[in-house]
Amino acid sequence: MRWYGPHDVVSLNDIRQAGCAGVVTALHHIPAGDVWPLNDIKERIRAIEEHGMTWTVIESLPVSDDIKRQSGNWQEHIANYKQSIRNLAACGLKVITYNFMPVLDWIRTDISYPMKDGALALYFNRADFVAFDVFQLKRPGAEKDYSTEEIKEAEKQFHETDPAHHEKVFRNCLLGLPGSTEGFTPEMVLEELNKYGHINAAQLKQHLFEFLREVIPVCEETGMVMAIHPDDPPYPVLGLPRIMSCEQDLADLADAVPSVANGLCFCTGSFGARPDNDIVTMLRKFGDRVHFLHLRNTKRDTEGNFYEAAHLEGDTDMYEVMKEVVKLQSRRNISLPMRPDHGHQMLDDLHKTTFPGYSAIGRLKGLAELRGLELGISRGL
Ligand code: DNO
Repeated sequence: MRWYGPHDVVSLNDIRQAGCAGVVTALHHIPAGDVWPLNDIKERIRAIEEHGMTWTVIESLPVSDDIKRQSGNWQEHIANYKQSIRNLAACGLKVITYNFMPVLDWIRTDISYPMKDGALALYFNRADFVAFDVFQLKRPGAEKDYSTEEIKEAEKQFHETDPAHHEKVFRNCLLGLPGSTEGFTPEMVLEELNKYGHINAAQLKQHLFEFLREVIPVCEETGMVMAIHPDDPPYPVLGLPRIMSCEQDLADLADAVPSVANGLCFCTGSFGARPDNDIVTMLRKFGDRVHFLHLRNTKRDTEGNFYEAAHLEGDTDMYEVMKEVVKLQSRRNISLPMRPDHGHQMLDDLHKTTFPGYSAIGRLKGLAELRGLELGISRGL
């Protein structure tokens, strides 16, 4: 399971009781672009091992927006990134997750969308999102990114909902902004978006490949592997380019830097929000470079809305995915780190405030279901 560090409401003890042997975490107190010092890494390892678990995956060693844009201190940030890889490897760590999404790591319009049983899920409502972009942010040129029907629908929904709802959507849409979760004004957001104004998808992809050409040799030298997380949701948002959304993006990544150290954090939930992504085929094709798995499910509709379904429900056939994972592990003769990504907020957690998607009980339920599925499939083969 993922642990956000000493300030996480979900403790290492809770994670242990959920049945985890490994913990996925990061040194969230260190700003993107800085070196992760050996002592901080060692201290984190000590805390995890004291609870009978190991630190299996780093999620994430963040890539700064300067690196993504090749602006400001990007060269220094790359040098620091290499040093962090060396420090992490010296402490015995093996897998680094990162993403190359500009500005926002993930986007949902609602973080407490009620399921029929009263549990709460993360949700992306297309009309709310379009309204956020066009009527709240008032991003110049935003109208061009949507169809006339979409804008009409967004306008209708915007007028039918109250200012409290608009404020909630505004806040939720920005939760994926690193750092503070409060107090962003439309002007501040537009300024961040503007910094990517001159960068299209092809350029951003080149920046990713140039970054990888620098860091992958260090990984090869130290026995580390990199695992890129796909775009969430998997298409351009707010005028920002997105470059890790579909099968072609994975093929381009593999072609640009063929080393298997240039690998994937295969997130079934992120890819799954797009109907043209055939998750099982993608997993089969790129299985050799999968170093980490996020198992999650989404339920889409035809309007572009999706909510995060229970792990074994939703549009992705988790049985087929797990069958492929079990085959992959046996072919490569390894045990791949995987975690239930997100979970419903349910039972006692309904009264707690946790990181969106990262309450304990819903993830424990997902983990139990996924582990049972894995065991059943592997024993049955
Ligand atoms: C969201 C997560 C992402 C992920 C990063 C990896 O719940 O899956 O925030 O950690 O994109 O860099």
